[in-house]
Amino acid sequence: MTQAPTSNTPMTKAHSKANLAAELPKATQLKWLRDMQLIREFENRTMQAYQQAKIGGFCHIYSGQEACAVGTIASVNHDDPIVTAYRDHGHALARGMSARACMAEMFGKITGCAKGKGGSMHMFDRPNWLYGGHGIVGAQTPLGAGLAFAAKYEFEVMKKGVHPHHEPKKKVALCYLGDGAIDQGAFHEALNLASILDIPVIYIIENNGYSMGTAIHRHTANHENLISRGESYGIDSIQIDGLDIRNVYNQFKPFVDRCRENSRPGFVDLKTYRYQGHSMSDPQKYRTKEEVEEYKNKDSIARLLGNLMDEGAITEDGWKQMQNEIRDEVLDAVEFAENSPAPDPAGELFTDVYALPQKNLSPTAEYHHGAKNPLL
Ligand SMILES: Cc1ncc(C[n+]2csc(CCOP(=O)(O)OP(=O)(O)O)c2C)c(N)n1
Ligand SMILES: [Mg+2]
Repeated sequence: MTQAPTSNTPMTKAHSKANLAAELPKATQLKWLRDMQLIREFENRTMQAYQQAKIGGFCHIYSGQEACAVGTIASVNHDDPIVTAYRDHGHALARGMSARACMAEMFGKITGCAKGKGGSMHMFDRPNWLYGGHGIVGAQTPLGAGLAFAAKYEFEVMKKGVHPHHEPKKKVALCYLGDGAIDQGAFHEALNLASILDIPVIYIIENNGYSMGTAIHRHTANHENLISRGESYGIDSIQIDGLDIRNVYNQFKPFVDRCRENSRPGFVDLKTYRYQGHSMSDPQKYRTKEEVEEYKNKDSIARLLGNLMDEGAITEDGWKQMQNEIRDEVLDAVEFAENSPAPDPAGELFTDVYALPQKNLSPTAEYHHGAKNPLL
């Protein structure tokens, strides 16, 4: 069997500094503002509902990190698959999940995105190409490589014209992880495989500086140079300031476009900060209030709002109206979650536990049987 040649070398190091965000319509950036504010408001109501014991189990709040999910998801196509860790409400909403389905999932109701069986850490949304929500630190990283491998495989099959109704399409997968996951063995195995097999998966480290209560300099070596982890596998790697959504877009968009075009993996150290504790029960003894305030002064929503106001794209009244609409949308989601029925154990306990192979076949799968693997 002949092995397909690989281009196991990093792509060009010349990263674009173009101001791509400035070329976008203001409506697009107002949508970013809206999406980020929706996540912030959603998380405020989540904390409230948790304190009222309407939400159970582990629950991790995304506030402060909004520009990461919204900025990176805005840089890819809707059908590029994404997968993330347990701090996942923001990714779900940014990907287009309704606030109702997301809130109902946390309330453990049948109307939730995973029929209430997953809860806060397991947001799944197949129509929006979101493959979780994973509670085991680093577990999603081989899955990210698998999603991208599947997309590449399908592209190669379709290129051969075996399926008349599907145009070949180059996709990338986005796989998010925290700074606490970068030393997991599975992650390094995934990086190695992704590089060797030219798999178009972008590993996005949402580096908020803490793994639970452990600061990054206490949990990982060479913490100021995380991109060396990607580079050591021959993977093109960049650091991005994740508190400024325009900056995220300006740097991430050309990066992801190159990975897509060249079918190569990528590694991003996306610097950010979380405002709340690790989970809902965290006395936060490991950091000072001053530190949190320092980051709140660099808030990503306030920054984009300020920019858009300066440019005349939104007024004070327009912002108030946007906030009111979002508040109503989230209150509606809470009411919907409260009024929805719980799953019926008799009907739901054993359904969707194991995948049915027939149900999950891809559109081209019928052509794969007996066919030679197009990647080998
Ligand atoms: C394999 C594994 N080990 C330990 C844990 C316990 N744990 C849950 S979250 C977490 C910290 C992870 O931090 P990070 O990856 O930086 O993500 P963040 O919470 O900052 O988003 C740990 C150690 C786990 N869930 N899985
Ligand atoms: Mg972290």
